Amino acid sequence: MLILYDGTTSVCGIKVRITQSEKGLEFESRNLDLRKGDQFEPDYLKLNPNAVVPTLIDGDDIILESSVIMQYLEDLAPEESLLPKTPKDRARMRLWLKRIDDPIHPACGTLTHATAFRPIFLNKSPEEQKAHFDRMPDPGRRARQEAVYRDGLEAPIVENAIRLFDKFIGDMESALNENPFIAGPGYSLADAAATPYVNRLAAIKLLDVWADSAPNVIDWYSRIQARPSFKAMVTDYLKEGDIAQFAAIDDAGAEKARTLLDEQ
Ligand SMILES: N[C@@H](CCC(=O)N[C@@H](CS)C(=O)NCC(=O)O)C(=O)O
Repeated sequence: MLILYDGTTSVCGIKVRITQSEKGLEFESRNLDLRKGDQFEPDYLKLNPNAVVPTLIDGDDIILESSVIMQYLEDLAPEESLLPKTPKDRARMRLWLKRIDDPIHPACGTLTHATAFRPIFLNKSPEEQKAHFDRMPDPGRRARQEAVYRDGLEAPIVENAIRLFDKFIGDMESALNENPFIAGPGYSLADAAATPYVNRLAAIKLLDVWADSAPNVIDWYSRIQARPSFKAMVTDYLKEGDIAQFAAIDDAGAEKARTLLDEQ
């Protein structure tokens, strides 16, 4: 049995869960509480020294990095293929995976931590806050989180994150003008990878910013939400605390994004 260490709302975990579901692969999900700091526990660090989820365990093998795991699952069960048919569309798919890994994933972290997770962090004692950062192995991640926990939406990196998403949604819109899915005529790993990021924009109340300019993306997202993998791997995983965290987000982020993008 495959074992996946993930988090209920983790975008990278969702990429992998959706891939497993779309491919009909059985797995056991072990949810880490990332706000509590389970990812820094010594036993978990032995599996994933980067202190992040997801981590896939397949027998004696440990597979890291969400996009690598998705492609590992594809290789494991090629009969339910999520690869586009043509070399050109496969290249497109790989470009989406690469871009989603970087810069979209860190930009998503910036926006999520500035909105959903900041209040939880600010409720910790100064000692707990320091311990959180002291345990974080990646200085880039630490610097981004420190900036948004300190300054919220006013942190300068927030503007860049909004611009990166504006370009990302614009490029998805163009791709969906040509095809029903982002890397071609069929659903692929690229759609599985993009899903949690568009879903996150919706959860932090930002997706509406693009409702008029990106109708194809909104339509794609509705079609994605109607797939059985979405309910099973996204919605059904949410705990009451997750729902409350995201429900508490106000419209400040959307207002900031609208003002910023109107000025362009
Ligand atoms: N490049 C990694 C990034 C993984 C990542 O950033 N995971 C987040 C959840 S989506 C995490 O574990 N965060 C823990 C933290 O911020 O301390 C991958 O794609 O697997």
